Amino acid sequence: MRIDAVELRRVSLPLAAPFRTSYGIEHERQAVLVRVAGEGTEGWGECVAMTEPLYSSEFADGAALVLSRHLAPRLVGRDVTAEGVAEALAPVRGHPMAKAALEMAVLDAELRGEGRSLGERLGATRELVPSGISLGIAGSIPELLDVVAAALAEGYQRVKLKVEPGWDLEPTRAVRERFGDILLQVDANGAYTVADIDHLAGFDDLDLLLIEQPLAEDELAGHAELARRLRTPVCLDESITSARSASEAIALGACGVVNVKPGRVGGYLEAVRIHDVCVATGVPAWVGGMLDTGLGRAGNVALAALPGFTLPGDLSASARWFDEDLTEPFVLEDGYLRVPTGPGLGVEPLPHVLAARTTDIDLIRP
Ligand code: NPG
Repeated sequence: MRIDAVELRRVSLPLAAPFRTSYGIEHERQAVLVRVAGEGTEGWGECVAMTEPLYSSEFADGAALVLSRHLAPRLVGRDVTAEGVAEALAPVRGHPMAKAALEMAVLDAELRGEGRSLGERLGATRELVPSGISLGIAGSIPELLDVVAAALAEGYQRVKLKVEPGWDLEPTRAVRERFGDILLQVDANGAYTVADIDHLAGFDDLDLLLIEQPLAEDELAGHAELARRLRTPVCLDESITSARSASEAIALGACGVVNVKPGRVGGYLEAVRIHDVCVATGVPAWVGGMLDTGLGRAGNVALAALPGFTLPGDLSASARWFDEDLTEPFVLEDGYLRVPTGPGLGVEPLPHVLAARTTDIDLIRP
């Protein structure tokens, strides 16, 4: 399609409850939304960079700037396909989350034009995907047990606990003892070092599905050593930035499971390529979450419906994060989320919520 204009919208949504991880605490979800318009159609994308550069080096203000100055100008006034977006943006180094948002918007627009859903385009084979929940670091073990109990009562099929040094084996053991045979995993967001391997081996008697990103993003050799020493499968998140890096990490033995987040890897199309690498190498994969609004959630649910995503994703109902989502909310149906079937993402921002939550608009034209 020929792109006539790119609109960048800064939005800020209060979180239903604060979310604490090893790198900080979130109270609101700031995001940069991208709307592309051209040839009588339009499409939406969401940039998942957080307010501060704590998960990765990208952050919302920086993403808005690089989108406005360096990325959107490479597409406006041009004829591009979704497949061609990554190549058109390749001269700009890095910034995968910003690039992913533009590709997502072009993909949505293209599919709306064709009357085809994103799930169909990506290769979804399921109508419903199992819903997992990610629980932040709690104030105390009794508090954690209460939130886990509430999540299970709502129907979540798998529980992920955020851990960090000082909040790891004991709370995880308490959850395992109290709730028995649930699907349970932990996520450290790189908070440990190879010096902690003996300590991390303490997770081995808790029958976890996996331990996610225990070491820093660039410590592939360290993760490989850890994977040799632990019975618990090591899953990589931050370290996997492309299909190539996924292949390398798998070949090195640095992970036995892969978390795929479209924003982290530059978009849905690269996410599918990582899925394909995982299928080809027999490595289980699942779709991560970034406190996405309904736009990103719609895309992630569609992606998670591909056959190689064999583990439940961080795909919660909208209400897990927002009292009022930007789109019609995603709701749990017996522990599953339904894959949208409408054209493109199958959802769009509700005009009154979008208007109320927008803090800034920037229009880029040729
Ligand atoms: O369900 O959307 C969700 C959140 C899942 O815990 C989750 N995401 O490290 O994977 C993560 C974590 C995260 C949160 C990452 C915020 C980045 C920002």
